Amino acid sequence: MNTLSAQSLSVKQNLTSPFMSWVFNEEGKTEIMSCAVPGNVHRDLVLNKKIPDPLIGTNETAVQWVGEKNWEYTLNDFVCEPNILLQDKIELRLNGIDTYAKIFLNDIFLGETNNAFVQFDFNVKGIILPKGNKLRIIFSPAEAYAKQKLTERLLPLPGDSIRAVCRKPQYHFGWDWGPKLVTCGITKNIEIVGHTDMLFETFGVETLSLNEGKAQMRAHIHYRADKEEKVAVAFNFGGQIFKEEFVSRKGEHDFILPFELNEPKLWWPNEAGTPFMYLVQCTLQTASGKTNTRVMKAGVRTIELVNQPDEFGESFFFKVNGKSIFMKGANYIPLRMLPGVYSESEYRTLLEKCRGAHFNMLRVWGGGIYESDLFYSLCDEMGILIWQDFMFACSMYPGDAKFLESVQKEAEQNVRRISYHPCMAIWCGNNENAEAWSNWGWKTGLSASSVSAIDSEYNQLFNQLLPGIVGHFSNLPYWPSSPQFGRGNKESMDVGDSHYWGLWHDEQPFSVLETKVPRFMSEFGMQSFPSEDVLKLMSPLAPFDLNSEGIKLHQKNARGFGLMKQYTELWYPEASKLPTQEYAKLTQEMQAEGMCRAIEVQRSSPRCGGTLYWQLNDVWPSFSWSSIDVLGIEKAFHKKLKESYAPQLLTYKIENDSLFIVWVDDQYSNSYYVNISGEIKQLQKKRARGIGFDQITIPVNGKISISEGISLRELKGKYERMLSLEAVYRNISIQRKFIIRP
Ligand code: BMA
Repeated sequence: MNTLSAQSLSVKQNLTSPFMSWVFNEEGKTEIMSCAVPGNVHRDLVLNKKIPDPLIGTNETAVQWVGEKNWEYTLNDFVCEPNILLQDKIELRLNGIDTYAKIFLNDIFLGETNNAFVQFDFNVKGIILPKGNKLRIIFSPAEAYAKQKLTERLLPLPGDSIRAVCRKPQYHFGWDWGPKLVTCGITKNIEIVGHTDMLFETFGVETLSLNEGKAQMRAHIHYRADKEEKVAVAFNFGGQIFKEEFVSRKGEHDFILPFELNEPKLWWPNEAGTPFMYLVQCTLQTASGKTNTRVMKAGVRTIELVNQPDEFGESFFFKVNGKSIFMKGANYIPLRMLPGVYSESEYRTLLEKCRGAHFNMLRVWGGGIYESDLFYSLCDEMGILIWQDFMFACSMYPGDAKFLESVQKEAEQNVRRISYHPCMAIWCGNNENAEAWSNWGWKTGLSASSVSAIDSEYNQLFNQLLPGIVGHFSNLPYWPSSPQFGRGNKESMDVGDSHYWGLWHDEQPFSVLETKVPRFMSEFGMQSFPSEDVLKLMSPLAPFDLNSEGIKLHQKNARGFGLMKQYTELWYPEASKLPTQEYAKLTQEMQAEGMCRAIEVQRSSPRCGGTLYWQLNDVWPSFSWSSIDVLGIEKAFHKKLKESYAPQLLTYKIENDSLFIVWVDDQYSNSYYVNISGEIKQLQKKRARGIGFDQITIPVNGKISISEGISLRELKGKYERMLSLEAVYRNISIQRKFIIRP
């Protein structure tokens, strides 16, 4: 096959490169301003000095009007490349439009967009000219759309109905860690795509099984064809060559090509092995001699979610390449508050901090966005598995035909785009919708028929449509809702994943987490202050005055300050009376100590398959549950995770007045011994009374090893104890100190 001389199946032109001079204006107003596309209207208004930075001080309040206006974005006088004009089909491809917009090319109305998570294609053959083209995109406000939509709905919509009817990032409407900025904009690239006969859209591979030095694989070739024609596929998978032929079908289809790899090098999550990636090249050639080639990286790995009845209830853990792996990570919210295209270094900086703290999983939370290809590629490279929610959170959602049709498109496109990354571990229907519907009192006052109609809307979306699409395009597990059962339900500790908000929202002490260990902790968290530099962004003139308007505006959890004080002062009495900078540090110490202890308990328990704390990052200067603040500064919690998430963990548990030393080894493969010595002291006023204990040897013959109990009767009482431990194994020594609180 001579790809050089052959004609290409398709050609593309980018209309959003930095060299394209987009302009924008408020619809109906004459002032035309320059803008940065892709991006969002808030950033463009800041660049033009029309509004202050919405993330600073009290500016959030001052910029609310932006979300209520119509905004018009225009690209004037652009050429269309000649080789595109030669093609039979020419389309305008909008990869991301947030959200409600009317599209005009050369003053001809092409259509509307209504889903920020969908790529829209409009036929422009016969409309696009060789030069002098004008593309106009007119945005209308999302909230006005929502209000209108809700008047048409016959059923109630429990939860946050305004945002729920908008297929737009849900956190733009405000969250308990972020502002309300109902922005709009061109958030991804716009292209002109020309093609004749066939368009080779995407190519992905997945691993079906591994056995005896072979991997059973499946390639997905996603195409659109205008005619039936013989197509030759050739692909090179790291040096192993596969060839096949098929006949294209008219319309949009996937050709699925099973193949077998010999002696594959496997992809492993961080610290379980190397996340090895193959270079793969795939070429299509039609009978008429047109070709297209795609080059990508792919990994070979199997993934399995194991839900099996066991002595505790039903298991919830992941196996990668047949090996069970404890998941260590966090919940990820979007990288930034405002949408746009973010650079590799911005993503990399955050993900390196995850890898640096021994993460092997992130949950992309359902109130945010489906991330960029770049994000998933970096996770592939770093061995960070992804728990991917569909973008639905904490509400009930409509079930009318139009809504479902839009969600179907959204799910098909994103499942195809994301699933073939080896980092992908699971698709999950939504965040807390099921828990909210059954536990948050949303059924009160509704008629039995409304409840059953809303039930059936829920089932249609999360138990039929979404699992159907995941199952059709991939072999990844699907989980309808995180968590499976709400807190308070007995099953929530024994079956499924769990969001344990007894800590924080229900005001329970950290000590409950000594025994409340679910099968998989997919959320739990504790707020703390961010760095001083972030406080200065919240309230530039009075960063340490907790009563300043700026500071108060950046705490979005109504009970946030009170609860932080309550938890901090339990361990550091009167901490809140200290100067703010000192108090801030103590909130971080409290978060670090409490959260890390709970994580160590979860890692020590045979019940638990993983832990993802709430939340990794911030979208703005925030008082929140994050371990890294909006400036990328690690809180004490994130620093301490480096110890608590380390592959080899030395920790303890206390049961019936006995101390047990616990040794956890995530990388366990062969039996060995670990020698531990230590001392425990009662810290009582100036007098410290302690017992030392001589070396004990724990035979390590599994991931979790526990010593014989050491009796602690002498140390009973209401005093704090300091436990110092040293473990020596394979010539490595680990030393740790713990404060054990009464
Ligand atoms: C979790 C998340 C978010 C929220 C957090 C803290 O359940 O799903 O909805 O920000 O609680 O309240």
